[in-house]
Amino acid sequence: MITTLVTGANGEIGHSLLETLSKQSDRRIIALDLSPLGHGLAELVHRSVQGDVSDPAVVAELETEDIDEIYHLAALLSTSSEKNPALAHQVNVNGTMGLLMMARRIGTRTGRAVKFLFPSTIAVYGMKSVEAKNAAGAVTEFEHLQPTTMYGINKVYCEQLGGYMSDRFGQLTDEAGAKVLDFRALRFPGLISATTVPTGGTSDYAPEMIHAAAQGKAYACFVRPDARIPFMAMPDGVKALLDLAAAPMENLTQRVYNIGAFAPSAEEIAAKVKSAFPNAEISYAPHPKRQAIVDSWCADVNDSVARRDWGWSPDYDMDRAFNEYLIPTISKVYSKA
Ligand code: AKB
Repeated sequence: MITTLVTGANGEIGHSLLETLSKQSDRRIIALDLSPLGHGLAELVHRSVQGDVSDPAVVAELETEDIDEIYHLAALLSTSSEKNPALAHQVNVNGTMGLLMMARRIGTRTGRAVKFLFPSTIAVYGMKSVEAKNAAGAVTEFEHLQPTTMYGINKVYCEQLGGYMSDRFGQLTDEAGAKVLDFRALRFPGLISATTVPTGGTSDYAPEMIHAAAQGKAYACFVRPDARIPFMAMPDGVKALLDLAAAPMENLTQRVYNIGAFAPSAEEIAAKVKSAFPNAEISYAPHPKRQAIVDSWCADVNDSVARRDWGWSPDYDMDRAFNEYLIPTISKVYSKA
């Protein structure tokens, strides 16, 4: 039996991850979220803890469990973090540090390395100008790491922190020489789910546009038509987390991996939405701060190392994401409403 902790369980990735993990009979899932688990999620988990991931009392409660794997999804996203940088630091950085320390103590107690899966983001990139962004194209893990947002800074620091903690405590500490912490991170592009709508992110324009059209609502997109960043269908995001978690440690040549699927402009997304929903009303009202954030993120990612090390390959390119996942599922969701 694998005891798995999912933080931020009520969030977008949390929803889909819980649905997938709960189908595996050898899993005992513990869910943590600030709010009570949403409709249909509570019955998927063995135990649900309500609280703040950065609260030491919550961590102490979780620590009583012999956890094998942690999917640490709890975070304030980019737009929310710009509005409240101190809270972002508390949750995104202090929350992560507290959990890494907890994982180390659990690993030392049980004698088994705790796997720590960390969703990082394309927000770690900081392109200096739109011209530089377009010229750079698909960036590797080690280029352009000068984030301009609190969220990007928090995430790039926690990538380093997780690596440091794994190297320092994961390989060396325990007296028998056992590994106690195994940190692995994915840099997610904007994720698009057919069943949930994100809040507080800056890649939100894509899912908002699609969900608005499916409900027959007009949508004013907060970035320019030419704004381009990578995106991914949610099932591929969950698949990537599970595949990276399952990869043999000896195959991994780095702790942090880019993953990509498709990289459309806002205008290309709008064209797809209009072909599925011909009456969709989409206009553009760029918001200066949110536009600047998107302009600072890369246009695409180079994910060749993930492909080589652990066989990453998305199931959904843009056509398949729209035709076989987003449009049919979203249409069903709103026809029931
Ligand atoms: C955000 O927009 O903040 C997130 C992300 C790209 O990490 N969706």
